[in-house]
Formats: sequence, C-alpha cells, structure tokens
Amino acid sequence: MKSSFRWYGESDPVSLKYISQIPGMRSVVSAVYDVKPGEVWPEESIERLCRLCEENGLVFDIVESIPVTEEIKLGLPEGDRHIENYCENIRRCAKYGIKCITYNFMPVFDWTRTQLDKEAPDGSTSLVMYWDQMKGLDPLKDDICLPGWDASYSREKIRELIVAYGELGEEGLWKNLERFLKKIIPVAEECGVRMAIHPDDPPYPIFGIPRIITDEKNIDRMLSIVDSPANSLCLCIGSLGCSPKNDMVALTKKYAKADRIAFMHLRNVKILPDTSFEESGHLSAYGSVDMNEVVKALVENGFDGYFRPDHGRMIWGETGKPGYGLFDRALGSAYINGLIEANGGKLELL
Ligand code: DNO
Repeated sequence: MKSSFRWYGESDPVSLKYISQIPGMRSVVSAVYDVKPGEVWPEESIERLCRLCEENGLVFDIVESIPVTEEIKLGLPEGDRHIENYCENIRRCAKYGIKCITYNFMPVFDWTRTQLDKEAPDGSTSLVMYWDQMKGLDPLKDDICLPGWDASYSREKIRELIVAYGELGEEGLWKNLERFLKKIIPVAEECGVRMAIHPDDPPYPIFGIPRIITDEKNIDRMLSIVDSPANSLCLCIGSLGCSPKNDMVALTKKYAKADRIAFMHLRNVKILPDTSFEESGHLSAYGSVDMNEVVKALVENGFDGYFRPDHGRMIWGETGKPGYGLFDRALGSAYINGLIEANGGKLELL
C-alpha cells in the first residue's frame, strides 16, 4: 500500500519537508489550484508540483481533485468542452507520472459540516455535522461557505444551481454521470490512470439537492457504467461511514476484492443517536468504525493502492485549514501504518 498525504500547494501551512518526515510517507496528493474548473492545467504547473515533491523525497503521483464542473453535472452544452478539457487534463497528468485522479460528482457543494471547530473535552477541535444546527441553515437565504465548497459562487448563483438540480433530479444526474464516465474512462485506460470517485459527504441529499454516490447499491450502479479498473473508487470511510446504513468493513472487503478501490480515505467518524456525526480521532475506540477491520480487509484482499489519513482534529495548538493540520493527520498515518504491519500488510516505500 502507498501512504499519501494531502498538500494544498505552496500556500499550504504544512510544508513538504514536514510531510516527508512522517514515517512511511511516499506520495503527495495535490492539484493545480489556480486554474478555473473546466479549464486545462498548464503543464508547467504539474511539472512544478512534481519537482517540489521530488526535492523533498516524495512523489506527486496522485491528484485530488480535478473538479467536475456544474455544467458537466447539469448536462449543459458548455459541459462538452469541459469534458474535452477534462480528458486533456488526464493526459497531461499521466505524462507527468500521475497514476490516480480523485474527483466527485456532488452537485454545488463538496463536504458539508455545520461547525468546523467543535471542542472535545480534551481541548482538541474537529468538524461536525449536527442536525439541530443544520435545520437553521438555508443556502437560499444565508451566505454559507464551508471549506471544500467552491467559495467563488455568489448567493445568486447558488440559488440558481439549487433550482436547476432540483429540476434535474437523481435520474438526470445519473444520466450526466454516465455520459461523463463513458468519455473519460477510455482516456484514463489509455493513459494508465485510475479514476477514483469520492462518495458524497455526507451520503444523503443535503438542502434537497440530489446526491447519488451514497451506498452499496448506487456504488454498484456507478461501477457497472464502465466495468474497468480505471473506473474505481476513492473509498472514503468517514464520508460513507457517517450513515449507519453503510457497513464500512463489508464495503471495503467487497470493493478491495473486486479491485475497484484506487484510493482509501482512512478516517473515523462518530455517529450520534440522531445520526448527527463528529469527525473523531482515527483510533477505533473514538469513532463508529472499526479501523482495524477496515485495514485488515484491505490487506487480506490484496489492496496495493493509495491511502491517506484524510482529515485530522486540531491538536497541540495547531491552527490552519480545518481538518488538514499536520499533527493529527500524522498521528493517523502512523496508526494506520501500525494496523497495516500488524495485519501482515506491506507499505510500498520510494
Ligand atoms: C474533503 C475531501 C473532499 C474530496 C473531494 C474529492 O476533505 O475528502 O473534498 O477531496 O470530494 O473530489
């Protein structure tokens, strides 16, 4: 398995040097952040990321994300040009050694939380989604912006999009996903890249907007659209795992065995009695997912792809991008390494 760590580029307060000092660390997960979604990434930018990682004893071989535009997800005419550009981005990334590209098909918003700094009794903070806070939020009325959301949308634009997706509905979104996959997966296959779709976070409709990558049935449907290892999953334990209906150990077993996982996001989440949830520390005892069983399922089914500790809490006074500090993610990474070793798995080092 290949240990990786997300890095938000040169403006990230976490340095590549520090990332390289995490035991077993191999791959940097990053993206070109200064190009508008739908446009082509300049080769120099990809090359620069490769060089910076290499200078720090790491490799940039996994992308998260190449964003899928609303025009593609809504099936608008401009979406065709964006799909062409998406294919070109896959080719360009492959040229510089990228092996896996993560993306999601969530309309309008990426991950949704109601609070980013909920303090636990030990003084650490983490991201949470509480239904009683959610009930008060209305994107049609309030200016809501959470990390992971595209901050460039105006309130007007958000209102317009919510209405458009309401009209499109789930089946319309499926149709547009199918169209997208049928265009991009052959290109990925040709280039030796695995596309890894990130599930919807959380895995149910938010603000009435359809969400489709939410459970086993829908994941099976998505994988069968193009039955190829190039059409794979970024199996995010914390995202799917915040619905009590998803058995994360069973899903990990099933998709690892079928070789349809390209990337694992390994973090724990604590589901509360009303199905609200808190991002917990990685340790099994802290959350609702048995992390050892998940890692064991990966080892036993021969998973040799990428994993990252995903989000962490803020601890030891660290400040920065919520979920993406250095310290707790590094602890998560070390914990996962221990589980891999104890289960007889192997870390692929550089
Ligand atoms: C959150 C991440 C997501 C993920 C995208 C992939 O921290 O897991 O934002 O990167 O959904 O496209």
